[in-house]
Amino acid sequence: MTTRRNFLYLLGAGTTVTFFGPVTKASWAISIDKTTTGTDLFKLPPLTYDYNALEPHIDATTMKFHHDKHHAAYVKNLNAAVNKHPELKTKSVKEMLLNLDKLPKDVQKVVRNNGGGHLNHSMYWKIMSPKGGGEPTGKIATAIKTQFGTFDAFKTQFNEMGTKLFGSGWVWLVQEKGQLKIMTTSNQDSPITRGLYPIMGNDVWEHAYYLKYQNRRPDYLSAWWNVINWNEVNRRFEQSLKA
Ligand code: MN3
Repeated sequence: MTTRRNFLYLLGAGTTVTFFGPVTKASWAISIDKTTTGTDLFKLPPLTYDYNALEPHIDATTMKFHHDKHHAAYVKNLNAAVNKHPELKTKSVKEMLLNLDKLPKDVQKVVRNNGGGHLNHSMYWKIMSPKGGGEPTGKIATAIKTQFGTFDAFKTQFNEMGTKLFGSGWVWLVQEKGQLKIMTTSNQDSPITRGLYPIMGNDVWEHAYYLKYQNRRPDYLSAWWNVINWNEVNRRFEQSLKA
């Protein structure tokens, strides 16, 4: 087997630096949610389906504004914060959200709201799919049954928490010490800040549903299960067990 070490040996020590570039802390800290090209580190992830693909449950106009305007604004504001403090460019969003109090004072709130917004929405688009819905599958199905009794009981509790949340925020399924738990956060706060891994979450800001459902948040919460991508939720559940 050719290991990286052998490969470097074959190249000769002198070529190491020029071939791979200097190995800095930054290059090891790169995570999936950012790139190092251009001045702006954080990018709006493209939707992997059409704006109208989740209809009738989520309408195309809502998807277009939600992704192209709301999420784009979080990315823009987050970039502005890290451009102001370039030392933050070595941090992933998760690292920053885990250490909000260690960030420069003037950007703590900006990163909390916009880093959270970027992370939450990046998850949200992926846990939905035009081919989604139906009963949960895989390991998450078993875990939901164990924790909540039935999928319906889980759904009811999740929707109730989402309905009762006052103002803007998110309803989440998180994993804490092997136990599944439903919780809510206000604004764009991520469970990550509290050390909890978000397995799935629904956006209950009015911008997520108002064009189609107006004040009927419970109807949006119910309809959302028709587009849930259980494959991605399972992937995140497995991640959460490793985290
Ligand atoms: Mn939103």
